[in-house]
Amino acid sequence: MDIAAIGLGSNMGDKRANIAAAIAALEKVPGVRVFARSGDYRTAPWGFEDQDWFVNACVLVATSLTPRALLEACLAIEQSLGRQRDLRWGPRLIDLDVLFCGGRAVSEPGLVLPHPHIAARAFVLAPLAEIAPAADIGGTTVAAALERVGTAGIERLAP
Ligand code: PH2
Ligand code: MG
Ligand code: MG
Repeated sequence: MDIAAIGLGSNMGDKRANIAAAIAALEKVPGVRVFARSGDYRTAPWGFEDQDWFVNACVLVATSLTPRALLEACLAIEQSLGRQRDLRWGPRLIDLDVLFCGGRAVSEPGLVLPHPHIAARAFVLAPLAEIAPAADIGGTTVAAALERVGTAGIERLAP
């Protein structure tokens, strides 16, 4: 059993409903138990800035799946909710990213854990810090990384 973190994002349609639907779908995956959920955050688009604002959130799961199987489950949920893949960093109906899986270091095509860029992305760190501030993300903790990057452009939404 591993504790894994999954980051969720949406900037199309009913963003908060998309996040909620993805979490509901995760709860139904055999071998996955969602046991912590951050609040929803309104976040400025990062990377490709000429797009709508995002809603981001994170969950913690206890899982018996391998990291690869967990990734496959996340991609299947994206598909089932109707995500079309197009522009890198562009608009997305729903995105589920495996952020870490236990203390595992994974480096495979399409799957690098801990996720190599979370320490620089406030839209991941702010929700993750609510539920896993002390988690190690490759030599630093979530809370320390958030302290470093700050929270400009990030706003916690009312429940
Ligand atoms: N995801 C991206 C690119 N840019 N910006 C925000 N604010 N939130 C995201 O989830 C996000 C992004 C690629 O996955
Ligand atoms: Mg992403
Ligand atoms: Mg993704």
